Amino acid sequence: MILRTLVLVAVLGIVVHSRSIQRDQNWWNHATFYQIYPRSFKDSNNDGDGDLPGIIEKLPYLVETGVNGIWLSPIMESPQVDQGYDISNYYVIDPRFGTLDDLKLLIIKAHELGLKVILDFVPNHTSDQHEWFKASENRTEGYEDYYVWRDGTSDKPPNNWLSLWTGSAWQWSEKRQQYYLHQFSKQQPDLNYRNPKVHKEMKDILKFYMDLGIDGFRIDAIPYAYEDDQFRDEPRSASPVDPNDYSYLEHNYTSNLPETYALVYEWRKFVDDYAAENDLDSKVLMTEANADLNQTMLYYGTSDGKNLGAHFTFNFLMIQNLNLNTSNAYDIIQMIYSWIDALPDIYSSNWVVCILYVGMKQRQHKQSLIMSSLFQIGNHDNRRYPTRYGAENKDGFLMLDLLLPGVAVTYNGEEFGQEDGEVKYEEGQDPTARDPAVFEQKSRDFERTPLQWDNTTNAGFNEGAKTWLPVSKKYQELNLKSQLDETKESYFQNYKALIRKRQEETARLGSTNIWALSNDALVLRRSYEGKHIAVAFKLGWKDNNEQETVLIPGVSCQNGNVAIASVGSQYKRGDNISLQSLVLQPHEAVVIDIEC
Ligand SMILES: *[C@@H]1O[C@H](CO)[C@@H](O)[C@H](O)[C@H]1NC(C)=O
Ligand SMILES: *[C@@H]1O[C@H](CO)[C@@H](O)[C@H](O)[C@H]1NC(C)=O
Ligand SMILES: *[C@@H]1O[C@H](CO)[C@@H](O)[C@H](O)[C@H]1NC(C)=O
Ligand SMILES: *[C@@H]1O[C@H](CO)[C@@H](O)[C@H](O)[C@H]1NC(C)=O
Ligand SMILES: *[C@@H]1O[C@H](CO)[C@@H](O)[C@H](O)[C@H]1NC(C)=O
Ligand SMILES: *[C@@H]1O[C@H](CO)[C@@H](O)[C@H](O)[C@H]1NC(C)=O
Ligand SMILES: CC(=O)N[C@H]1CO[C@H](CO)[C@@H](O)[C@@H]1O
Ligand SMILES: [Ca+2]
Ligand SMILES: [Ca+2]
Repeated sequence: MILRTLVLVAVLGIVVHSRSIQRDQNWWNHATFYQIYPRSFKDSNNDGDGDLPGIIEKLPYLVETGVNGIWLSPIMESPQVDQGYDISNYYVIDPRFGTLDDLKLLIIKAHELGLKVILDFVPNHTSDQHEWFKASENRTEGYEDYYVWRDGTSDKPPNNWLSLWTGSAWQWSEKRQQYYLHQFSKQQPDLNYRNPKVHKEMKDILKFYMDLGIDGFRIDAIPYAYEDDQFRDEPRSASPVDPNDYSYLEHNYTSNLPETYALVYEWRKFVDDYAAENDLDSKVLMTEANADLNQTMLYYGTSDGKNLGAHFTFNFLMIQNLNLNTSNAYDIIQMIYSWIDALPDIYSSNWVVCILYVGMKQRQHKQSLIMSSLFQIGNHDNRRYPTRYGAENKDGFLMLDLLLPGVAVTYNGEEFGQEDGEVKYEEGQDPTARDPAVFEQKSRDFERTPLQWDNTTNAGFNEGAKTWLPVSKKYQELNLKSQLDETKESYFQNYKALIRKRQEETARLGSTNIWALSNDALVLRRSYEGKHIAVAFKLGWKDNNEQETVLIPGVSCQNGNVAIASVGSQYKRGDNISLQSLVLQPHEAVVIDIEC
């Protein structure tokens, strides 16, 4: 009885306390999120697959990195045809990852440590093994219109729409004698958002996880939520490719429809209302937006300010448009500049002036603090960034990634420079690349190999059981543990230093200037009240093998101090260096503190 009373008092104490503290509506504003690919992160029970207890075990490590929150790639029940992006039950955790109790414990522990937890939410489609789909295919009353069904004959689909994964987006159902739509694989039937019941189901799911304490959602594949209600054929694109390839058509009837933006606004209102009613920190929504910039901006909301959308959208420009072989410093600048140009006016109180220099041409732009995750440099769908931009450029890109304004997202392993793994065709798991002819080019397995924790068996991912994808052979040299020594220079020490730097006022609130000094060198400068943080980076791309002398434009003082230097740099932390003629070797990058 006494114990009970004590517990009750303790619980009430917490409630009273939580009522009296100021809720933080902007916690996500400058946050750094860490994307965990659960199956490859840490396998706690040695069955070959990473799991939730493995993540719990590593939470203290994540706190040490300095990140504010974690985003978990899908963990809900799934036949794993698309590694969890095909959900068969939204209310159950996939057994390979653990149980709902594991998730609850993870949330409690993460919150104790000050980490937010974001879940991947996959609303465009379910697995074909979901009960809703079985019922819908069966025309069970109430479920008939949960998916997008159309008439056709078994040899002639309803229209020319293509799946992102090649071939027709329509699959014939013998049982229902109709076609269903699948914008991804045929095991991922698209839900029908023209049915209000589907809206209700999705809100119930969001509420279920918010009740568990989840801090927000990363909404997968949102551009494909709605399709044209007249089912019109899509027009031919300009690129002369295989008629089965998604890029053969323009997709203005199957992606980024006005109704899709409205859906995001509806969910934003739903999570905002939930946080307000329950007196909680804001719940965030992140959307994926594989769209042109004007369309992407609509995911943030409407320019009249009447609708709020996602807190931030993922921008894949950096990942998709930069190529070691063909891009240069001007391309990087142009990319940042096109993004900033398109930013909406809706968060106008946050706006500060940003000036970009393309060569010597100066353009003035506004810049919003919500221009988030601009430089997300990798994820589970693209080759790891050291592979894309050159392993020698790891530090320079990380410096840009983390010192540009807004939110940043680190894909697990990036913090210590993990590179692509080696996966043979026979070992591959990605369903989009089960064809030897396209495996090397298309497979997403290379960036999904287990995390390299240390130099023990299976890189410390587990205790020796065969892993779902092979552990990279590079783990003996390239692993986290070898970089933990704070007295030795390493990518991980630089990562931690960058995360700390991000939290300084200059990085949070400062204006942003970026210059391409030549086609191989660039400078980023953040400035706030007489203090500056500058990044000077010599890419060393292609045959630019000469050292280069650079300057930090627009500062009145002559010298600054090195805060962070790339691994192997001639400069060391604390060095007093010239801002007028700073010599950089190819691939060398430095972060400089300047006060004047
Ligand atoms: C299929 O439909 C029949 C008849 O309406 C019903 O009895 C049965 O339960 C349904 N099966 C499923 C899996 O919904
Ligand atoms: C889609 O594109 C075609 C051809 O470019 C155009 O005629 C049509 O108006 C567009 N439809 C929509 C809904 O944007
Ligand atoms: C975006 O909209 C602006 C203004 O309406 C237009 O000038 C620009 O061409 C559009 N850009 C794209 C990529 O559609
Ligand atoms: C870059 O060029 C090298 C050598 O010319 C080639 O092997 C590689 O495939 C190219 N990479 C890309 C991403 O185009
Ligand atoms: C493994 O790493 C530790 C330091 O983390 C080092 O002392 C040891 O020599 C390494 N072993 C091998 C086999 O490389
Ligand atoms: C750097 O050294 C110069 C002299 O070489 C000195 O005047 C200046 O104050 C130093 N600057 C910093 C930031 O330490
Ligand atoms: C970046 C990302 O999350 N991509 C996912 C988009 O959605 C498809 C289908 O759900 C997945 O296969 C991708 O991994
Ligand atoms: Ca496991
Ligand atoms: Ca859809």
